[in-house]
Amino acid sequence: MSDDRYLQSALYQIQETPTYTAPTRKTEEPEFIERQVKSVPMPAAFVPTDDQLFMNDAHGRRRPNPDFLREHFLREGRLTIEQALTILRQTTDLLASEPNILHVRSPVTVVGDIHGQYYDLMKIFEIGGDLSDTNYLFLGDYVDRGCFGIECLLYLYTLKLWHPDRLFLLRGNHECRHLTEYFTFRRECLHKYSQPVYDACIESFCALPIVGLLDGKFFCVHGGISPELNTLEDIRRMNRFEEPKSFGLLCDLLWADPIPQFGNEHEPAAAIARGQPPLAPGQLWEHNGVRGCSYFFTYEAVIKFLERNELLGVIRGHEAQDAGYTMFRKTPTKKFPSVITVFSAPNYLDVYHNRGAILKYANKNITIRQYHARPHPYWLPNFMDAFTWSLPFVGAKIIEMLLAILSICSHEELEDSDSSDEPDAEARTLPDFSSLSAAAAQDLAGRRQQIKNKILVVGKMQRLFQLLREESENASELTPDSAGLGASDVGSRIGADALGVQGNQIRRYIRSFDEARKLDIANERLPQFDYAPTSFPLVPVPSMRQPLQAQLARSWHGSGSSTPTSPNDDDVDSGEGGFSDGGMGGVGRPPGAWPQPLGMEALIRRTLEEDEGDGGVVERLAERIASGRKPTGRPRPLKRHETT
Ligand SMILES: [Mn+2]
Repeated sequence: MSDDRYLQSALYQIQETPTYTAPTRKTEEPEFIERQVKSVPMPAAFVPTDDQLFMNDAHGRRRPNPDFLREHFLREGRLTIEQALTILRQTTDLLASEPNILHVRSPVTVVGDIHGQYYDLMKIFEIGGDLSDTNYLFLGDYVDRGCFGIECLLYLYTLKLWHPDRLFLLRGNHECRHLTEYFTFRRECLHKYSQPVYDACIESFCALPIVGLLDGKFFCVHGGISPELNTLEDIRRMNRFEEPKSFGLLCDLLWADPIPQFGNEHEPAAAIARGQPPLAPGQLWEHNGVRGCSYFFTYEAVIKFLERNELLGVIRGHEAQDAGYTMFRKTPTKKFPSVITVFSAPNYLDVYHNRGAILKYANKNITIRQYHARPHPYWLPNFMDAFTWSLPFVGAKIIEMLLAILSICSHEELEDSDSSDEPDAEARTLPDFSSLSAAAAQDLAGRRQQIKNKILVVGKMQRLFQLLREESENASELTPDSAGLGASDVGSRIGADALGVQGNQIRRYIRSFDEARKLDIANERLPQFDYAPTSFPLVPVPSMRQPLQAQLARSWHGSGSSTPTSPNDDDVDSGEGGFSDGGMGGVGRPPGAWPQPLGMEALIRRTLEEDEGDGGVVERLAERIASGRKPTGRPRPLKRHETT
């Protein structure tokens, strides 16, 4: 078929199709207001007025409207700082009036860790039942890890204000200053609200009760029991209004775990599985190596505690469970699970693939309700905005293009600063100078040197942006290299050059609960910031584990009577076990001695200003980033505090 006939045929086809209309360009204005993904509701951009948020209760007190708050938070709405503070202060007063041990009556829904998963919390209330039909007992860990901790907290506090005798909130190990500074909650508060709001949260945490007694039979607590716990009187006498220490009764109640292979822990096979020497006969406690503080309690320890206090069982949260819950070995007399773990954050950290569960206790019957995770809005690591996050990627690309334009000589020629003495090298890149005047030749050589310097600087910038890009990609709490066994398996599946938040990459490659748990195990520890003086906080995108100035200041002031002889005293205890005996605040360097983190612009300027050849800033940045990934930069075990 000739071209002509082909064309005719094509035209004929078009004419014969009357329904065909050629695509026309829209002449109207492009639609910017219409949402592209209509299934996602528009975020609530407004802050409510006091009249919208507050309403009077039966006693004429101004209380936040829970229905309004629930919907407002579902649409990612925020409150004014004053409104948030009002809710926090009202609740703190109420919580402070409660005793250390709460008496909770059935029917009750017991809820384990929430960890900032507000959208799943909404599901919990749907499944758990209406507050008019059931009481609620929450076992703590409302904040950290998930990105909606403040919403969880304000909503739960609002319900507490309306139902003080029906809804009960216990303290978890994350409800303290130390952990919320280390994990996400402090950043979240500062991003969404302010420091005073964060401080008010901490104050409310210190007012949270510790233990719930369910129908006088079940001992409900976040972590577990303690060698310092004989009778419930020990808890009643305890002062809970403080930042928990890294040892002692309060610490154990918030941190302890059942020993691995609980119920069979004395069998030789259990010791092998634990990788620990076998327990001595009659040994009830073992140091909790996973947490770096507190204890593993044995089956026997629980049985003795239950019998001593005429209780049926322990209900606790604190550990992620694949099915959302675990019922441990039954008691010999009452044939009831000695310990039940409930974990209510489904698909924990968006990677665990676990189900969430809540426990319902009614008519002397325990039922478990399991559920899957709900979708939720996405936040970049550290609540970073998309522009900040992508800057290193854009920068790296621009530098790459610049380098391609400038690449007029080989790498060897660049390295060789005396190449002008070698006629051979010259001949390859530049025209013969012999015909030029001496002045012109010198001018040319000078210009050549200029270009060479430019290329070298651009090369340095390339390295800088590469590092920043890597840091952006790696901004995740789960880093393959820092995890223990099995992590390399996951690590090898992630391309070194994968573009994207590594958290996302990791999410894609974690296939099971066990993989996620292995990667995350370091984060289960009582954290310690890395105060090593070699750390160089250059990274403009705040790194997950960078100590905050405020923390440094406090840890320094909290380090007791010792004052530094000079601000640069390197003998400051910043290494292993650098915890002061009094509390969880570490001992650090004086804040003045700590170099301030640089902004992106300052970092680039400093790199440009540096002498050629000296890798200074870039190399230190590389070192800083690398050391952040090494296990040494991760939480370390605490000095063991023996309890008697
Ligand atoms: Mn916990």
